[in-house]
Amino acid sequence: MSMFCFQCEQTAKGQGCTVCGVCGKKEDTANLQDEVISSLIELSKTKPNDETTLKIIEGLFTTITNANFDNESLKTMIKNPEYDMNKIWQGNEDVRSLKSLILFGLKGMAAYAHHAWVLGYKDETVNNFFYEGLSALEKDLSTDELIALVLKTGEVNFKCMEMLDRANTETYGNPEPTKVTKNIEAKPFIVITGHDLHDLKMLLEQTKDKGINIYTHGEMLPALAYPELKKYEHLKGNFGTAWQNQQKEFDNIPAPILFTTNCIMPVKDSYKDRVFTTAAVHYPQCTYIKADNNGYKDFTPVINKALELGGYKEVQKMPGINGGESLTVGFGHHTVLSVADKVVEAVKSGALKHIFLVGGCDGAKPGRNYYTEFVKQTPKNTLVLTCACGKYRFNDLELGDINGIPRLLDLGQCNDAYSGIKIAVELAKVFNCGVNDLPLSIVLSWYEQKAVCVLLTLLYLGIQNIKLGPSLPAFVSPNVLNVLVDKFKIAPTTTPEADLKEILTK
Ligand code: SF4
Ligand code: SF3
Repeated sequence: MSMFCFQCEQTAKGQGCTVCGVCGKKEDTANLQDEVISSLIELSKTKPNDETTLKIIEGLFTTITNANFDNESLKTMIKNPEYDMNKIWQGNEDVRSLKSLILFGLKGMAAYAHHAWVLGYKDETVNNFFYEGLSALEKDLSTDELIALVLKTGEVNFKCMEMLDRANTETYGNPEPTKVTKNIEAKPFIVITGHDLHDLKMLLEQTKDKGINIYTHGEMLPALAYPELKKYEHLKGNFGTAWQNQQKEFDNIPAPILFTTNCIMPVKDSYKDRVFTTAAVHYPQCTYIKADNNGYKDFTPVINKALELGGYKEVQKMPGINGGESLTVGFGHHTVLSVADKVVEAVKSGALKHIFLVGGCDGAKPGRNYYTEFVKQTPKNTLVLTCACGKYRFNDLELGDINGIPRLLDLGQCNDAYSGIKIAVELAKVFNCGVNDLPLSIVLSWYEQKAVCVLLTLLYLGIQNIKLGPSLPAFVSPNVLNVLVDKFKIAPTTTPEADLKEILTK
């Protein structure tokens, strides 16, 4: 075995990538990423300070799936990699499972902490837990101690998501319902993808008055709902569909693409010269945009590329995967809770029978149209809340409304699962019951490590009966799965028909 990685849903044979990654990550890159984590374990033994914390956050973030394929950049992050990660990968399977849940949860949380950090938001509990969680990885801890740390990862991530929600909404305003076009105008343009709103803001500032349009892609879509971002008239709409269609959709695109976070797929030659990366994303031979000491990024190379390529010659229609020509975004907790009385009234009158939260990551493996079919088959007297990039499976569907409330409500990015939790907690207060007693079901799709930290938060909050798909994580051992089933009644997704029937007849 020359490498070992099983951190994402598409891992080879549902067990682990041992020769090269299904994601395109090569053996040497995977091993360097292990050395980065080992270096961070060493760093976690030092006294916390901002400089070290940022190194830890950046190191964890860059090792998430589909973020860094560049060995040279990884090498710069390796220092004293004392701990051999193979001790975990080849050790007792339950310990491996619990330590993986902690490590992968930390990776997801690091991404959120980073987005908040660049906006000037930090939290001591969150930061200190990076040290605690990392240093636990090399310790001999009992199963009970590890389970407690797994749940603590969920607890701290809840704080982290709350911090990021505050960072985003205090900086850019509360998202408001916004209709987004999927048509691309005939003009030079830039596609920006990933989760980092601060990068988008800097790009918008630098491109105003330049005759360039900006289109979001993937997880950047919710940015179009923030008042302080949507005020830029050249932020036009959304390009393309799900992230895993990028190799086809970016093929010979007459515009540059800026990757601010995951998910970057192996870059094809037909568009390699127009891919730019920043923050945790690195790809060999693609231009990397570095922040200066004040965090400022000069996007001139991206801007010049857009002007050089010139954009499409005529308007390009890019419908969603179900043929829809527009999307509606901007239903964060602020908007949804502002019509909470309407929702409560609809439940009381019987017009609204059930609320589904169908959210999480998308991925390339077959079986993911479960989520399209599930949403299509939800009865007309139900609402569907969604967040993260898995929604591209159904976000162009026209589902109608219930007493003026749209049936499909896009909460935002994966970190905006926080909005879903806040809405559920508020509704539970109104109905004077627990969240588990609400007519609410959570159907999650997972792919990478941000979904892991969100799942751990839901478990920490005691939320039961989550359906998880399209397959269970390879790093959940049979014994750990038993705990999850016993304690949280977590279940794998089956078929949309059977799952809907089971949920609605409960
Ligand atoms: Fe395999 Fe996923 Fe790891 Fe890539 S990130 S090497 S696909 S498990
Ligand atoms: Fe998607 Fe990569 Fe996870 Fe933020 S962008 S959710 S997969």
